[in-house]
Amino acid sequence: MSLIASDQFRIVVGLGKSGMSLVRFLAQQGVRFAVADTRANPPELATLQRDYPEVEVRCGELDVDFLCRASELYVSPGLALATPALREAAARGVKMSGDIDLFTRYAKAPIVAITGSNAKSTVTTLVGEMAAAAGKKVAVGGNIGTPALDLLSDEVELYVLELSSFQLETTERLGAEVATCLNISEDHMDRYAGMAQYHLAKHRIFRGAKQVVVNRDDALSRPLIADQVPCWSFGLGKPDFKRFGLIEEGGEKYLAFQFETLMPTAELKIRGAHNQSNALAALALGHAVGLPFAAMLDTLRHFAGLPHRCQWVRERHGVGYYDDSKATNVGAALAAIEGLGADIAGKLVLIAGGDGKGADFSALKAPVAKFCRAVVLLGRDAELLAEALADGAALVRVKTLDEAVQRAATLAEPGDAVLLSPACASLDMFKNFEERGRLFALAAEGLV
Ligand code: UMA
Ligand code: ADP
Repeated sequence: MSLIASDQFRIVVGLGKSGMSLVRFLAQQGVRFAVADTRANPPELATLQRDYPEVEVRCGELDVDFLCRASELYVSPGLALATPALREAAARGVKMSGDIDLFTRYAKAPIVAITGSNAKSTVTTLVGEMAAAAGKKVAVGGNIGTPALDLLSDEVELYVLELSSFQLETTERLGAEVATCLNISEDHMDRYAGMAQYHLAKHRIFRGAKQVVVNRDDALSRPLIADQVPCWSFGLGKPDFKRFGLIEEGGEKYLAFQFETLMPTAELKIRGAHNQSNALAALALGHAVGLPFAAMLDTLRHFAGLPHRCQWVRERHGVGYYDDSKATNVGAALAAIEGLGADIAGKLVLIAGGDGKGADFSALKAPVAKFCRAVVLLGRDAELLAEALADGAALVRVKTLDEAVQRAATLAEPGDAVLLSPACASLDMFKNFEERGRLFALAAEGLV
């Protein structure tokens, strides 16, 4: 049965992964719709024309009159609702919605919903693997890759969704079984008027949540919710009732719940304090949906981390090479510089720069001065980084990633680590962060 009125006309705005998932879904539901995208040649155009030749598609500048023919627009996350044509359509009474809004209407199984500035993919993957280890039929998707609508199935027993602030902007009421905002630090300042607006978008994840998980170490993660909504928490301090945390016993640190130890942190394959926090967040979310501790801890013992998140690539002349290409904002780069910097005998040679998305880089100055021997800068916002880091560490400017790796190799000394942790998005020079990471690894492996 369709839950969408079939007598009304809709428009899917954006023809990337989300847009194409909407097309498949609406076509299957027998809903009348068209597609619009501001790009001349959007990524899924050929697929649309091959599989749905009858669907009208308009590429190029958005035409407000065309948009106003629809009762509702399903807007892709890559397009801001502040786009003038969308604003105008909204002002003329067209409803704005998105793929997640639609997903929530059709999903029958409980949803674990995860947002935050950093650690979303790591925690989402962990919870998904924990649920699978516990024998649940689990579907994992959202911002992490598979659009949510593509996950819908009557077989699924648990959905684990990574949600970006962009996706949450068009989500009216998620109604998750458990929702969390893992942390908040500055990101996407090219899209938001400031931190307050970004925070508001992220906190939409809590709308209609039956339970919440809060980060005790980040006040901005705390939702405004009614007292009776069950609240679990995680943090690196000692836990208490309904809290996950760390307990130190006999000189060893343990992941712990309430007053009991669960496992030594030394058994985690993912390193650094930020990853202990991620492990605790995943435990809290899993516990909230009834996953048994045995399966969750087994997952934590085996999870080696995702590619491009502080990933070890190679060792050469006593220098380790680490790919943290996914550090597309300042908070993520900080976690890597402080985490890896404290873990190695020598110093870091940091490779940073790219599309800074309007960020303030000044928070990097002190940790860079403390942990870095030198910083190799590249990409569009290299000069902004240079200004922020001036007098903190030696700065070297280069044009290509290959050159960056070669210069870093000559600067590093035995015991040091070369760390690609750009604090910037990759799109000024690369297709995506994965390509940037792959090219870094190739350059590091190619060093002779
Ligand atoms: N775009 C236009 N015109 C349009 C529509 C989009 O120029 O009419 C541009 C956007 O500005 C953006 C690009 O096209 O630069 C892609 O946008 P999209 O909305 O078509 O993206 P999708 O292919 O649908 O992918 C989206 C998420 N991308 C974004 O939010 C930008 C993917 O997250 C997500 O995996 C996918 O839906 C499935 O849910 C990627 C991402 O970069 C990994 N997310 C950001 C992040 O993690 O920081 C938020
Ligand atoms: P997201 O999906 O939110 O981008 P990822 O798990 O992909 O999160 O990690 C993105 C970046 O953030 C990586 O560079 C990683 O090293 C860093 N990171 C991971 N966990 C944390 C954390 N708890 N706090 C800050 N940075 C983190």
